[in-house]
Amino acid sequence: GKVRAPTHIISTISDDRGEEPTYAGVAMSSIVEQGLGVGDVLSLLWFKRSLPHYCTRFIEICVMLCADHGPCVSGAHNTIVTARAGKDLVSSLVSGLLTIGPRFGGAIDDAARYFKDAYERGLAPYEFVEIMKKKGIRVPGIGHRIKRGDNRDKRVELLQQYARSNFPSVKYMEYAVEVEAYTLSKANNLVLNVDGAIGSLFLDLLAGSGMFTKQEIDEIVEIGYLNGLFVLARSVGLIGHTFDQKRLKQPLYRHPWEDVLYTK
Ligand code: Q5B
Repeated sequence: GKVRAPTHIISTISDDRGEEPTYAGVAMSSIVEQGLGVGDVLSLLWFKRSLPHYCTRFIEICVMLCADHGPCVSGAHNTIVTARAGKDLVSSLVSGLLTIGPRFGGAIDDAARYFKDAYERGLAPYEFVEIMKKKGIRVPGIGHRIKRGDNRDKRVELLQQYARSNFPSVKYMEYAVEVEAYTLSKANNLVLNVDGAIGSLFLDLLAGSGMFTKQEIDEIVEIGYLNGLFVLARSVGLIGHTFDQKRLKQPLYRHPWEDVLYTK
């Protein structure tokens, strides 16, 4: 019989060869006709399956809540400086995106990894925090520059409220809340932040929806899909900051000397 020449690329998430493109086998027209949204498209392209509405709505809430957090955060600052240097949209966007990492916005995957591991090993929250301290590792998903025990992050509260009303189980989130109770007893800035809330709640989504096997969940957490939510969401805001600076015709940014400590 015929032997197929070996291909250079394997792709399993989308196909553009037919009458219309498909995402994970679902035709574009069906996506539009069913009135599906970005959460559904993300589910098809990232997880290769249609997820229940409460899951896709959760994904959309994450994207909406993380779309921007003002001009002062690392990502927006970089984007603003780049746009003011006269660079184009893509350059301004990626210069902001490149700040996303373990301290800023990119702690979701590690939060999920560490909370999952600690929960599954049956560590009491205080044990987990103390083990991390001994290892000299900051607990991902804990701590914020401006949020405090007496000034909680509204985004975290909204995500928690949604999950408590819609998820079958929020055991990982409750574990993260217990971790927060312990870290807050140490310092007032050690709140559960938006990365930690999304990381723990996504574990609940994966485990509670019945849509993923244990092996698939382990793979998703190991590969690290979840920072993608912040990258996707914050791109919306970073693009907005680029347009804002261009609209305002802002000149080249130069940091003021007064704000630099020149020392030997
Ligand atoms: N300490 C976020 O630090 C920050 C500790 C800790 C144990 C911790 C820090 C951290 C883990 C990474 C994480 C996501 C760098 C944050 C985000 C999106 C954002 C951003 C926005 C948006 C803040 C003071 C003392 C020190 C530290 C101790 C701090 N964190 N101990 N576990 N996790 N968190 N990132 O305020 O004894 O004095 O040496 O790395 O989850 O990025 O809005 O800004 O939407 O854009 O600079 O919300 O927490 O505190 O470094 O002065 O530390 O607390 O060891 O103890 P800070 P530091 P000591 S959400």
